[in-house]
Amino acid sequence: MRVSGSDAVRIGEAISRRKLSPRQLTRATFCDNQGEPIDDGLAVAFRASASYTGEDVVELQGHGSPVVLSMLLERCLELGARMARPGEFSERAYLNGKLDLVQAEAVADLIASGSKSMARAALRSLKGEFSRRITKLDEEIKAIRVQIEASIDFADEAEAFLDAEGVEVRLRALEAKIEAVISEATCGAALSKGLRLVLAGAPNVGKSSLLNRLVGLERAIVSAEPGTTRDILNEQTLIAGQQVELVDTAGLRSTLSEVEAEGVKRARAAIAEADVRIDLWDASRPETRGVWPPAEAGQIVIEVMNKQDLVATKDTSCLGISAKEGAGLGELSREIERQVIVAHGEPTFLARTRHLEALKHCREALAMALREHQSSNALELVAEALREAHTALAEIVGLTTTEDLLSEIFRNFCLGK
Ligand SMILES: Nc1nc2c(ncn2[C@@H]2O[C@H](COP(=O)(O)OP(=O)(O)OP(=O)(O)O)[C@@H](O)[C@H]2O)c(=O)[nH]1
Ligand SMILES: [Mg+2]
Repeated sequence: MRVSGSDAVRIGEAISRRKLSPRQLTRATFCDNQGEPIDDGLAVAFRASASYTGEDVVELQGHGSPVVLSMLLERCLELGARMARPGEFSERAYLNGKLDLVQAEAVADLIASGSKSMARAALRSLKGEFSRRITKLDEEIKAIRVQIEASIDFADEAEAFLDAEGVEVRLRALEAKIEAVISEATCGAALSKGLRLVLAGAPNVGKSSLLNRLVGLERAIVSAEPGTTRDILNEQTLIAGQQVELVDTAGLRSTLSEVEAEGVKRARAAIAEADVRIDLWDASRPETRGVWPPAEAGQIVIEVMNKQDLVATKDTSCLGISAKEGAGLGELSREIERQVIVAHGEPTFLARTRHLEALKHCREALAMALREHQSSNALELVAEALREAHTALAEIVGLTTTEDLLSEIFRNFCLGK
């Protein structure tokens, strides 16, 4: 249990009935207001200058039963504390200048990360790598602004301040750098959502059998009768260290059955929305190959031949597996991992949509500055566009924010962080 605020140490000492020295674990019996023991544990205090929130913090470590914890919580409330809102510790850390906004968001992303590469990317953001990139770009914008605004203020000596060609070169270089950050941040944004992997193919090729294999349990009905699956089936699983939503669909064919036709319609919709598609066919029935709709832009499509146990000679034109015998599944998972990394790259940063929008806004403002500079040479307009570019970047790290944005960000944290 974590308590933060100016009274934290008083509360911690009252509960543990011991004096708490900063950054030192103290063995204590936590007691209620009658002096009756609640739990036996460890207490530690942090001074405001060296705590997570930037305020005095006390942490009580007990045995963790929900009953014991609620008694401990009750005691804290009696002593004047109140329940924290979700994300409030991180919000206070931000308000006290311990974290910038990108770092605070990275805390939530690290907790929610669905793969090792996402966790690594979130940690990089938490340690400030993304913020440093943004701050560096902002400093470059500021340097150009200073030069331009100085030459507005001292118009007579403008020549002395302004090297027109130099400004253009620097603006172009900045634009390219923003572009690079956008593309690195975009791949992080795609992965942070988690991947949707859809199994697509003709009836009876083994889609449901493959889903069951990949999740490791008999989730979907499998039968020799074509047209078994009708509803869309979703199952969360981990493939190659990545959180994946696996989707099983009805077999694609034209049919007179109204129910099955609805299933096929839903299958096509799910296939269109997939990040990764596994186009499955049956080795013993070559006619099941090629029933798949064309790929959507940016979609990863992996063609897989199932039931390779039924044919003597292997078709090497695509990956072969046997869902029934469990053969080839390791290769399939490696192929998925390889293609996802080729398509999205290992994300450098786990950028959020909010960051991307601000980066794009900054890029537009820079393009505007460049246009004004080339066409009219009206320095006021160039300066104005640069001011806008700066504001967009400042929003990312939280130098300028609104109440609404803050509550939106911290509301999505879990309790106690
Ligand atoms: N020999 C062999 N049979 C398989 C294999 N995979 C699936 N089957 C069989 O093929 C039949 C159809 O499997 P399903 O998994 O239900 O196929 P489906 O693609 O989900 O079929 P629909 O839901 O009807 O579209 C079942 O009898 C499975 O046992 C395989 O690798 N080898
Ligand atoms: Mg099925």
